[in-house]
Amino acid sequence: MKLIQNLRALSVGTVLVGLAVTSLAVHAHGNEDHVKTAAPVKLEQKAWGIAAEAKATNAAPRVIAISMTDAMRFTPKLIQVKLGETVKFVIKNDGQMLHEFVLGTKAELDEHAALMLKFPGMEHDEPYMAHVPAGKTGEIVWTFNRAGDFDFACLIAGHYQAGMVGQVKVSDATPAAVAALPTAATAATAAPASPSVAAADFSDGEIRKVDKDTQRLTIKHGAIKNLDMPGMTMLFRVKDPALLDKVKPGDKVKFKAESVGGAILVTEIQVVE
Ligand SMILES: [Cu+2]
Repeated sequence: MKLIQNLRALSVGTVLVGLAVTSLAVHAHGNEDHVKTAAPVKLEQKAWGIAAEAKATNAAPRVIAISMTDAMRFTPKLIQVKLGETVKFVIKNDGQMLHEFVLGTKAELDEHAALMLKFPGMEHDEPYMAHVPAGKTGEIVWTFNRAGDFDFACLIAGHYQAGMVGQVKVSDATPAAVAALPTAATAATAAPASPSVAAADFSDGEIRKVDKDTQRLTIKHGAIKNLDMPGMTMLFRVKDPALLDKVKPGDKVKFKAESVGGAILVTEIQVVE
């Protein structure tokens, strides 16, 4: 989670920015007032669990400290969790380079790792990942409400391939915990696929965050066909800073994304409604 960015965004008054992620990040630091003014968090069920609800976050989740190093290793690399358990991962980067911690299924991580090789400048922003600069600590609070064997990995180009991966085993040993699963969670809804007449190179998305300091847009997007990229939530640089003034969080948009030197740029964007 882009915690620092989010907090800075709040402090300069751009509230309603980065709704889901901001709320979780702020909650992790116990700042209740901001959370109450934020829009409801849309929790997306994934095969490997779901972002912890605010209530669960306050109920003192189990804390698991993880270290990441430039030897391309996580410590510990095997984590055992009970079905239904909420875990707060406190992820320390003990190396000199940027690392990240991304939870997922092996299939999904493989797919993302391949995209990261193709687009080394790609930046994701999802509640199940933390990008942690050297010497810093990131946090994720996650509810494991699906049993199975999952992975966590650093998907920075080259790191995953060097073996920077670990396992989470979620065991179905406590039926009682199942009853406590979050039920209010919104089912997964990708950005709507468009049957419209828009040009093939335009993709559908919803603006999550507008960061004028770093000149980036966070967009939950559908498939970007011209880049052969599946739907996800990503940070995009913009070709022209003026594009940042055309949109606000919550806007449904059509946008054109192009790969320029490994970075993905939004070159055109328009609000649809
Ligand atoms: Cu790494």
